[in-house]
Amino acid sequence: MSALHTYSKKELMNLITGKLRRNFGRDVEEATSLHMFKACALVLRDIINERQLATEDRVSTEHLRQVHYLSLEFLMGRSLMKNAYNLGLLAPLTAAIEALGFSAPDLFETEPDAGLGNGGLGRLAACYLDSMTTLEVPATGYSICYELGIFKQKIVDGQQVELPDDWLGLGDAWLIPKMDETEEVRFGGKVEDVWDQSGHHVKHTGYDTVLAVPKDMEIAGYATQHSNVLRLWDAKSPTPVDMGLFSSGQYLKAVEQQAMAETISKILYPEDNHYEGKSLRLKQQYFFVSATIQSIVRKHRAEYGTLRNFHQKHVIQINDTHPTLAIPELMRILLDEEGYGWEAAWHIVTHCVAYTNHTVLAEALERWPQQLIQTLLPRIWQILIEISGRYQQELTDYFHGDLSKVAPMAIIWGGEVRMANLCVCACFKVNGVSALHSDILKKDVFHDAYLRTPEKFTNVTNGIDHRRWLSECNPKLDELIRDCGCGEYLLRPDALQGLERYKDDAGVLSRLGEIKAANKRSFAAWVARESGVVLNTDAMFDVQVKRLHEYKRQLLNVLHIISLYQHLKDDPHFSFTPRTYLFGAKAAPGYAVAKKIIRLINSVAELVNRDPACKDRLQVVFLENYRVSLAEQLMPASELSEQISTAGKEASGTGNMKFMMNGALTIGTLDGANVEMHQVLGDENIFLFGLKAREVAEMKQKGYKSYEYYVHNPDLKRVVDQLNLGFGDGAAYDDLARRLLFGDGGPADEYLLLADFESYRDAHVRAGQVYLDPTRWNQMSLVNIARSGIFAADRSIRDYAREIWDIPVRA
Ligand code: 26W
Repeated sequence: MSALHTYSKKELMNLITGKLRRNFGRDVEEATSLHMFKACALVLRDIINERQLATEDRVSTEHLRQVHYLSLEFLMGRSLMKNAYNLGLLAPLTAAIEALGFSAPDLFETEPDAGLGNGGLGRLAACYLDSMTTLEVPATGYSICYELGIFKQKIVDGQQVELPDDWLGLGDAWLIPKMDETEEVRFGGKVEDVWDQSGHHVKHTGYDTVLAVPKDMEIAGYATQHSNVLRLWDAKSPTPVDMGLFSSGQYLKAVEQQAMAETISKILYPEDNHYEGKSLRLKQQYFFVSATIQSIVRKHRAEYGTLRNFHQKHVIQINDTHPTLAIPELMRILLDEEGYGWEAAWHIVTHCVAYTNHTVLAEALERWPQQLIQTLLPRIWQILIEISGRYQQELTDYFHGDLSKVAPMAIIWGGEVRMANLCVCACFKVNGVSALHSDILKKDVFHDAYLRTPEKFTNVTNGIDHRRWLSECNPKLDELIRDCGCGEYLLRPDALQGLERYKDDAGVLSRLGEIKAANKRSFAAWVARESGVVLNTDAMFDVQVKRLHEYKRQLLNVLHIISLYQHLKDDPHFSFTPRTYLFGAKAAPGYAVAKKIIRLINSVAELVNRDPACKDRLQVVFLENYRVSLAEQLMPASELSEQISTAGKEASGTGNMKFMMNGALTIGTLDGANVEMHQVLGDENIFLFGLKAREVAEMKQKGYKSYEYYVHNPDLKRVVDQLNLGFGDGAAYDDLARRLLFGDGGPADEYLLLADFESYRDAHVRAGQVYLDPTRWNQMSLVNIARSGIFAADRSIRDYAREIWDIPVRA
């Protein structure tokens, strides 16, 4: 590969002013920061574009095998600084912006987050795009170009209010429309079998067509000429208005079809880990999957003239079950459009699709009503029946007719289509996202399928883009790492291990402490600017940021804070390490309990923060609108990372890794990737607590009685009673108390908060004690950073490439 061409500050200034003049008709003096942002984005886009064209050429002339990463979510965040960083242009671009009279940090802040995702699954996809590109894997991401991303959260009177996230006005600076690569997607209608001289055909009539227009976002890798694309499909109606209806005077009806078609890409569903069988969601899934598969097939056919070798040239990775319809869609194309027989088509499909599972929560598993698929996707439905029937026969033979095995594995059952079972049936690999999670898939969720085809099942532990989540967002730490001689960690994340040589070096440890303190101050300054809240930077920053879900147990954190508060009130001399508790979390708009917990955090915050007894000792702050760009400021400033889900429930977690890499210590359960963190850290570098996954299962089996913990632990009783009494702001939390003690329709304390309370409190005491000894704390922090290399997404992508994709990567 040729040497990387670079650009000087002067060259970038010329390119930027050129864009301002040509695209916006303005000189620099007249440009607003919005013009300026767009001009910078366009300049970088041109640079990436050159590499993209060269990459496409290389992939096609060398006939390279490619990855297609299908995901309904890509939580990209901002791109200007990231692209500049990856292109090696951050310094000259910053200088150019400043020389043109703008503040570079302010300009980076004007970019809206591309919030095309809910949380973990979507952010993982974004990190993987970066690593796939940096490691020179020929890869394309596919998703929907949602007009509205994840909602913006406001807190009004302590409660979450959702506002639309209209990101495209500025965010589209990165998107390149490719009208000529538009695909047609068909919904509804009916299918008939037709026989003629050439044999059997399927005729689909009376369908509605929706156009899928690609909006490509080009992805620059770090220190490479390689570039990849994230293809976002935008839904458009094939006709602006229905002229027939229009001329017959039915004006509104005439525009209806257009509106219907375009609602498909209107909005990202904000439910995370919770399935709702909404027909618009099914339309989104099929829309994006059909456009994607057609586009891959079209390019393949143009290049090879046949689909015989399709599975040799492509691997289709599906991110959870949301893109599962890729399986019957590829079958449809092979059968109906290419004329393959069932066996030949099935061979191709089952050798190119692989499935990653991201959750074991029963309520998150997709089970589509058969009726919905039947009417919306009649041809796909026929194919599903065929797949399901054949599979069920195989299972019946294999299990000698044992229905207790066959029924749970069936694809169509009880009027529903079970997407996870379809994936397990058709995919050549199924992976979980952490060691524990993959184990649970084998031992529990897909146990019998595992016994039948053990070779399918594997693990790839998640990872994060360490260039974004360490080097770019924490430049001071990055500098320390370089000064310690570990500068090559950007492409060799394991090199972070070299830091461990300094674990007894007082100078390095105190510098690490100073960096954390400085990051805390700059985060506090940002919070003060944004919201007026003044954080106590002398206290330990104890942080829990993630989607709000009962299994993640934000409520356990709050119960513990309430108990600290009660102790402080009882005994002003109560010895305890001052803490600033920071929360950030969006709740799905329809998830009432989650919203109630947000309100509780705000009620407790209100009480604690204005009580003089807590001054300089205890502070609680709910950070509004948690998102990628907020996380980038927060991670470097965090000291204690709360990873406290009920063991067995969190598939992996990736926030846990971001904290660790930025030197925060973890208080956590042995769940998800915390298990692997513990494995590399040992008991002495992490604050573990709580029941293990096996113990949770046993306790549930025996019949867990939360009430007994309440009765036998007076401190805990007092905390729960306080929920009944409230926090002086008129809001009532007896519903949450009832849920913990008696259940509220469901099992009492489903996520075992009361069972883990005491152990959680002990772990906090231990963390507090270590904090009082800065050298010891900094030493643990250094060890955490040094051993975090395995959580780089580069490692994950190398695992995928080797274990699943069979694709070579950059050495
Ligand atoms: C159908 C509704 C729905 C929407 C999103 C169901 C499930 C999801 C996602 C799979 C939920 C999710 O984001 N899971 C998270 O995936 C991360 C990346 O692997 C893991 O780190 C988290 O532990 C897991 O909760």
